[in-house]
Amino acid sequence: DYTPRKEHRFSFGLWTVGWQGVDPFGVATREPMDPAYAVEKLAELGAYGVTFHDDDLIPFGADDTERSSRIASFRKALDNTGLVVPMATTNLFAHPVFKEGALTSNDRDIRRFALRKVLRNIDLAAELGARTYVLWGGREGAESGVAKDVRAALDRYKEALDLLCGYVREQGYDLRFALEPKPNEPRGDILLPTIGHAIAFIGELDEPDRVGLNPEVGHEQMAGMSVVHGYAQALWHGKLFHIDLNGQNGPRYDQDLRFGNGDVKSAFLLVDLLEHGGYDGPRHFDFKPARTEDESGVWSSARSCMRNYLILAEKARAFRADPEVAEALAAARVDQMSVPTLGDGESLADLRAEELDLAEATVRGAKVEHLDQLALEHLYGTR
Ligand code: 3MF
Ligand code: MG
Ligand code: MG
Ligand code: MG
Repeated sequence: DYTPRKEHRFSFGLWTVGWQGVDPFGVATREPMDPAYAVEKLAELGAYGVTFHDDDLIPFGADDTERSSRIASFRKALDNTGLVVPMATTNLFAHPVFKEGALTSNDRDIRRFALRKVLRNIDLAAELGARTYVLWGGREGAESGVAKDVRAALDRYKEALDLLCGYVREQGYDLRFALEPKPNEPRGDILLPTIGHAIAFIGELDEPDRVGLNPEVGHEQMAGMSVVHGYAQALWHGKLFHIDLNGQNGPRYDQDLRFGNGDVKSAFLLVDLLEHGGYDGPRHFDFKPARTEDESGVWSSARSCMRNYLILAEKARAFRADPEVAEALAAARVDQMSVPTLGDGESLADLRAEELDLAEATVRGAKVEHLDQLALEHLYGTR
């Protein structure tokens, strides 16, 4: 039974199901979607949460009256459905004022404007009970190498994060920040392009504990990285605060396919990691219902994101419970990785005194292929 329920903690961005299909070569193929309607439909499908950019909810430049009424209508839909808001974020990329950057624009006035926009939406996020605030710096970057002082831009990025952390602390908000890496698109080169860059950057902040990551499946694949290795390293650092699940076919334009489409094996291994590796945050989807679809296709693809996750979670459980897999894991010495290289009470002198049977160890096979085939057969459904 692959029916999504609240306890699965599936969430969707308003901008996902609300995407109208505008791409660099074509205009919208679908009508705008009212956020309250999206909330009701997502609740019907079995989601537990909804996330938003400020501008998804309140059109850029709306006056205070319109702002209040938009928020009231959204709140009413949340109350009616019991949907929660686990995460919120700022749109610092759509308006042309951000064309050269937002928090790291060369233009100081624009940086100050961007910071005001974030602060205002943080207040709303806290009011709505969000625990994670995502920062995706889609316009923080460059096409030309000459007009961006990257080291100074990172100073300004750090300054912005330090100010935002201080603000959240002073307000007493129960909110952490999550940086979302992406290598390119819309900028030719975006700052903090991968999980690794972002983790290194967080180490330079005033309050590193308040900042983690929101990695996206497709973004890491666009960078040619292993998604599973990246997510696993973020977990290892205690930095996997939130996730963007979707699908992508290798390093090409940002596809935002529904979760489970694209690199299927990586989706399987990712679900296995999330389910058995200690991630306890929302299972959040950031995908774009294909531009070819009408509204029924939107809900069909949203439903499929959750269904695919549940199918893969069941396959991962079956894989872990398979006795032949257990044998194959042991044969591949996977469990040995958890044993410290230097034993308890041993010294380096003990280690140096030991001799390896080089001839035997050199010809020993690693026994990975059989294990990998078992994983594939679970995925293919032949086991
Ligand atoms: C772009 C993205 C963004 C971020 C969002 C913050 C529009 O490729 O992935 O979605 O996810 O801004 O969550
Ligand atoms: Mg994305
Ligand atoms: Mg994303
Ligand atoms: Mg994407």
